[in-house]
Amino acid sequence: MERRVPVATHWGSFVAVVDSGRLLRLEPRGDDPAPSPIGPGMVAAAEDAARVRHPAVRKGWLDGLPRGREGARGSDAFVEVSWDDALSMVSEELRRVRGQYGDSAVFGGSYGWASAGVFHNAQSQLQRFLALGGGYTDSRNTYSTAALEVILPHVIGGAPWSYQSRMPLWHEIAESCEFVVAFGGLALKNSQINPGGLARHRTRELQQRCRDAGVRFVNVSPIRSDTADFLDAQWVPVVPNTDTALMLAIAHTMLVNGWYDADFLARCCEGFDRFTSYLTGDGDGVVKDARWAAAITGVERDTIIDLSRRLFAQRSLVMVNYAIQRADHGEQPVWMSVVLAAMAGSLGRPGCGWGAGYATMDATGVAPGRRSVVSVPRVENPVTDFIPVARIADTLLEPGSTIDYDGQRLTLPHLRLIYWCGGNPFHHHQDLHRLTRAWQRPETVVVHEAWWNTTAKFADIVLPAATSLERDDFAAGFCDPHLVAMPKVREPVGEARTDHQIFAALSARLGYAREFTQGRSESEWVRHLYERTRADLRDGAVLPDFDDFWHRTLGVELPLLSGPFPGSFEALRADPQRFPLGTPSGRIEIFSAEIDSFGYDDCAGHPMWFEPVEWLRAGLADRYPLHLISNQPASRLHSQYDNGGHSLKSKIHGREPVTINPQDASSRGIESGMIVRVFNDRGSCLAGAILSDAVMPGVLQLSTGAWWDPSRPGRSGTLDRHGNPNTLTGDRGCSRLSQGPSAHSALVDIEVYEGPAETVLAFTPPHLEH
Ligand SMILES: Nc1nc2c(c(=O)[nH]1)N[C@H]1C(S)=C(S)[C@@H](COP(=O)(O)OP(=O)(O)OC[C@H]3O[C@@H](n4cnc5c(=O)[nH]c(N)nc54)[C@H](O)[C@@H]3O)O[C@H]1N2
Ligand SMILES: Nc1nc2c(c(=O)[nH]1)N[C@H]1C(S)=C(S)[C@@H](COP(=O)(O)OP(=O)(O)OC[C@H]3O[C@@H](n4cnc5c(=O)[nH]c(N)nc54)[C@H](O)[C@@H]3O)O[C@H]1N2
Ligand SMILES: [Mo]
Repeated sequence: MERRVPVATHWGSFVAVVDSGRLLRLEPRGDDPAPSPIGPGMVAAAEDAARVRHPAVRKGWLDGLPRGREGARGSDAFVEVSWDDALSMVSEELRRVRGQYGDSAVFGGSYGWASAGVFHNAQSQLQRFLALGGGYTDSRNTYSTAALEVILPHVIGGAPWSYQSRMPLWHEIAESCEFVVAFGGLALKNSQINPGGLARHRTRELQQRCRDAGVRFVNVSPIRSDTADFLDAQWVPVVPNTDTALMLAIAHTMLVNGWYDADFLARCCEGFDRFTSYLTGDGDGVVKDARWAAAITGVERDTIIDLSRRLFAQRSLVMVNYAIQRADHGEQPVWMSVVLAAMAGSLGRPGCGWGAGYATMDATGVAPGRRSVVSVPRVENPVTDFIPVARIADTLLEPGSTIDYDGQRLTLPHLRLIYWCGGNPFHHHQDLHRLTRAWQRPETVVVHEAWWNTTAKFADIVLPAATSLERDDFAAGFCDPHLVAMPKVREPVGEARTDHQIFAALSARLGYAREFTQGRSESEWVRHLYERTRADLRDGAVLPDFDDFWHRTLGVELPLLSGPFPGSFEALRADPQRFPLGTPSGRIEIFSAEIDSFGYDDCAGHPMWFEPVEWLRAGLADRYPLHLISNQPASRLHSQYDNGGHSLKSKIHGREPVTINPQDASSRGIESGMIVRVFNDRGSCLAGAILSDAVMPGVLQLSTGAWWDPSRPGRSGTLDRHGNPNTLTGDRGCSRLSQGPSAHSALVDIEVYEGPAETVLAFTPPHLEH
């Protein structure tokens, strides 16, 4: 008998069709106007050969070889062990490391997206478990937006993510805006995703509504397809990582033509005069005019002047995506985009002004927020040490050294035990060969994974995790009003257990089971979190009781929040004295005395043009003349379900597709469908070529997330057979301010691959002994 069970994922809600415990297919729910094809492809991966079916321990680790020195992590065989033995090893190792080195030697930053689900949130479960056990070194900020998260509070005040509720929504843009300049574009492929889930994908129809209302869009990006065809956007191809120069020239053009809102700048902004002397070259003798920027950005002078004029003359909106700040000096374009909106006089006007991250997830610009949902209670971490999230390899390689971070001086801790649950650092981190070297240093690496992906292969103890289809939960996506029940679709594969079950069992061995579980079973927790959310509702909002909710395939709705929100630009414009921003001056900081006081050579008191370490006009471009854009994949979420049907279909001869402009291809003899090798001094990977003039000359596009497949795993520098761009990216902080990842600043070259046939083994488990 077929059963239909609701399923919630970061890429949308579906209905699973199950027969006698077997998952037959995933169907979109009927009310989603743009369901993601990633969902149906999950079936292929649910019980494939790559599943981790039993607890497993790396052979060298088990044999007690000198830990942290033998260098076999990533290439060793594994031995399957019983749950009992695995749990004993993990709990004893935690006890040993804490006793010998202190609690900060345990790294629990565990960055990663894991799966949708309020209760089974992998990072919350891990961090609750580690905090109760004495604490752990944490990580701060995200790979998504580290530079933005650190710079924005200095510039516009408020919490790092508060901009989400302070920027115009799509429907307001449609109603009131005429002209949108989108730095980095508005890639619809990215709005398949929403953290924590979503019921209905809205971004496409809302963009369409803007277009129908006559809003004109400009796509400033190296890739034309970063805006949907129906938007009919003006494409302004820009040399990657030069947006700040372009924005400075727009500001200069506005300044010299008097196309700026002097009143708003005087009343609501701090330090415009300091900034204009930089624009006019008072200090450095360089006038940041359109001619100057044309030579840097490749954007014609007339185009720059035209953009400047329209930004001021029309009701306008300046947008930045996230990718442009995942680069050397990534703070600058974000800061500068706010300055442009302030000059244009559009900040605080309906549907106009400034915003970030439109279309990077479905919620952005769709809703400003919703009533909060009660989640697993956080336990305060007794350890206060942290690292900026993308400085993990630095920390492992150089413990005890110091780095700058947002005005602080941090000493990198000595990590002895890494505990990862719900993330894939061997996909997400830059310069994976450097990470390979760093990863040999800790004494023990514990990973919970559902599949033998690269991070699992690089662990010492791998505990098989149940997937989101194999447990009860409910979903509440970011800014999405829907709560969706997630009853278990099928039993866990093999001996897999949920993260919570694993931590509950470990807590029992370590003597704090009661504190960890609070005496509740998993199903009691799920019911409890829902019922607490329901009980906390105010203002007449109601939710059905849990038993009713649990049987509703389409979920239930929580009220969305409506403004005004703290830090609103509308209020600031109306009365900056009464409604100051949370910055030191209470105004928008075009000049920040605080950042200036840090004395950084790579992030000064106002936005500036700094040459990226790697870009098309760098000396290195003589050897590596192509700029690599490693953007988000259309066919999956990061590395998740790379083994799913939808992602597998996108591969070329089993490799990740790389898109190249026909000009660059023909000079290298590359044709569509060929296997190519992409390389630089950091490494090389194979990929399958696609030729397209949607990618500007000088640029290569290779999405993230192909499971990394080094031909001699554990050995630095070997060829990645599958096509993970982090083989090639550099592991440098954006600047001393944010220390964010700078993945989008990498030069490479490409050639037809003529080496020996290399079988992709990314989806093949390591050698397993019983
Ligand atoms: N070059 C380059 N690199 C990048 C980026 C880029 O633009 N360019 N983008 C960066 C960005 S923005 C991000 S957010 C990161 C993403 O990096 P990650 O968030 O680390 O990537 P995911 O593939 O989502 O990894 C999630 C992992 O958790 C596992 N998992 C899922 N659910 C569960 C669960 O319930 N329990 C457990 N134990 N495991 C689970 C999945 O199998 C998967 O291996 O990548 C970053 N890396
Ligand atoms: N399908 C899908 N959607 C996703 C994700 C996914 O993995 N898959 N990941 C989600 C996550 S975690 C995040 S953080 C967001 C990320 O959202 P973003 O970071 O905004 O997305 P990307 O796809 O990395 O980049 C979008 C475009 O930015 C352009 N770009 C890159 N560098 C530059 C530059 O220097 N200048 C300019 N002007 N443009 C540049 C590239 O052409 C690229 O296609 O996406 C989310 N959405
Ligand atoms: Mo992200």
